[in-house]
Amino acid sequence: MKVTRMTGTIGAHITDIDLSQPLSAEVRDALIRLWHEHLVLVFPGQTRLTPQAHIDFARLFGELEVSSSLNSFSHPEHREIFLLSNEVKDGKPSETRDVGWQWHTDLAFSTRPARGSILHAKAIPEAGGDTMFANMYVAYETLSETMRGLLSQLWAVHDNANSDWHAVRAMGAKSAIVEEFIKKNKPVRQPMVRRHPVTGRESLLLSECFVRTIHGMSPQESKPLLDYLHAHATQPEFVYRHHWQTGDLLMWDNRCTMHKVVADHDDKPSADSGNRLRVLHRVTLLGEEELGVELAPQLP
Ligand SMILES: O=C(O)CCC(=O)C(=O)O
Ligand SMILES: [Fe+2]
Repeated sequence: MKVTRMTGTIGAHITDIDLSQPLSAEVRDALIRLWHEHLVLVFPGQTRLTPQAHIDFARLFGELEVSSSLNSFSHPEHREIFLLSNEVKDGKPSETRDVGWQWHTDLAFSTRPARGSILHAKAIPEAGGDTMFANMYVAYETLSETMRGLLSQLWAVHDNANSDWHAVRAMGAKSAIVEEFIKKNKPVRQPMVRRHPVTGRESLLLSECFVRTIHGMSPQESKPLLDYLHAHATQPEFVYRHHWQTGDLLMWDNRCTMHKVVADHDDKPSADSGNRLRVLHRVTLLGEEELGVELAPQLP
């Protein structure tokens, strides 16, 4: 297997490996080390990987999230696979079409943010739909000592109801499944600085998608600090931008990164012609620790 770093701070391509074949414990351990070192691993051209082999590969790295029901978010035969698709079915836009178009960390709206996620590209548009990843260790380490000290005492409120669902915009209403999802996931507070359970390094935990306030502060007080931190954390020097090819498998460490899809591939004017279909399968590794604390419902 060959390792090629993609930027000075984050991301490596791993080639000369076929993930559809069983991997030895040695190879698995080497991949875990590379994952902790580079935060995002890209395995180009894994076109032979079946959904079951994708799940089996993910299981080598930990416990998986399994959807409680077969719904339009999950693969019809595998509840471990979250279907990210912009396919229009029966004239209805896909509910998962714009999942992740703002910077976020997976499952940070729950008490147990994900350990990582593994995405497999099934259909990729002719242009657009790249995914960006930011190194949140470096984001934290490049702040002043005073700012690091301040942030280590703060918690941010992550509320799934804050996310901007494309389907809601397109249909003017929340579908039953989106309503259920929001109801099931109550707001939680998460520390703004977290320590990686394996590497021991500290990183920033942010989410442009779910966070509007710092716990105990007003939205007006929170916004300037959150805006600054987002701009700081997502500067190009800390980011890897992945341009997808069908068959790519990409695995990220969710405990020290955040990510977003660049949503420029479907109804935007620049994508007026050509193939816009974008379908990815995601298997999510459950976090090993409870990090967030559920918040009591706010009085109206
Ligand atoms: O569609 C993408 O590229 C990323 C979507 C996302 O945020 C995720 O799969 O967690
Ligand atoms: Fe995500």
